[in-house]
Amino acid sequence: MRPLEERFPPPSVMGVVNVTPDSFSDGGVNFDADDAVAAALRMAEEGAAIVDVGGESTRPGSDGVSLDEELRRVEPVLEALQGRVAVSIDTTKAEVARRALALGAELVNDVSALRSDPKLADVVASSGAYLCLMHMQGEPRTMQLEPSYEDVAGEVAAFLEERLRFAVDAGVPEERICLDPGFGFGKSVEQNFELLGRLGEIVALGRPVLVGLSRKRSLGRILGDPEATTGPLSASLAAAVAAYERGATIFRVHDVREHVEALTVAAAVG
Ligand code: 9MG
Repeated sequence: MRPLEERFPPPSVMGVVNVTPDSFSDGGVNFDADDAVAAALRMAEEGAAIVDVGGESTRPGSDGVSLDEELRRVEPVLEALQGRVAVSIDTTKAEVARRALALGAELVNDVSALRSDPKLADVVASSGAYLCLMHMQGEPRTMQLEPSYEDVAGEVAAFLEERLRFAVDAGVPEERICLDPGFGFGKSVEQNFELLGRLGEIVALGRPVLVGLSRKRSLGRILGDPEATTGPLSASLAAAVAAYERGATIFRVHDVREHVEALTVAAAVG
């Protein structure tokens, strides 16, 4: 398998396909499997390098779902996409990852960074899949209640460095791993923007950096709505370009065409 940076050269766009009734920013538009498949195919046409299929919401305040329910949501979508589109599976569960990889997924996007399911590291290591390790303070249900850091960028970098070592020690080759600072996962608006400004400290860990800023509530809040639960496209594009300029290479987004266009222009600038 090619190193992750060759398989996903910068800038690469990852399209979000939430097969959930309650995702924070798309309101469950792809909850129906046929809708999810159609959305994934459209994203690939619009230039997504990969689509991230998930059956468990990670929005602030959300509860987890059972294994059976998560499989019921994602398996028909993965079956329909097999051989047609590059797929990432957004899960913290080893069994969901195992079945998704058997259905052709090539990347496991684990927002818990291998802390939720002790069997997931082995599933990834033995399959040859790519892996995304993301930072989160707390858990989705409670993470936005009182996020607290002395030094947000330093702590996120130290966490990701430790999780990278853990994954490598568990048998996942380093060249298959990317890191994600986890914007919105246990971070206030100010902490998210400080982290974005200091993204170079995450890039300095030496692995490709994936960012998910698209439609996140911090974008709506920085624009003046203290109750915003999402952010607009204009702000998502600005944040993606800011992240690109600071060294991010993979962009997890809802609006693929617009991000491909914005990042193509940013890349042409050099
Ligand atoms: C599943 N999910 C929701 N937001 C995300 C983000 O910012 N990064 C990654 N890797 N996954 C995310």
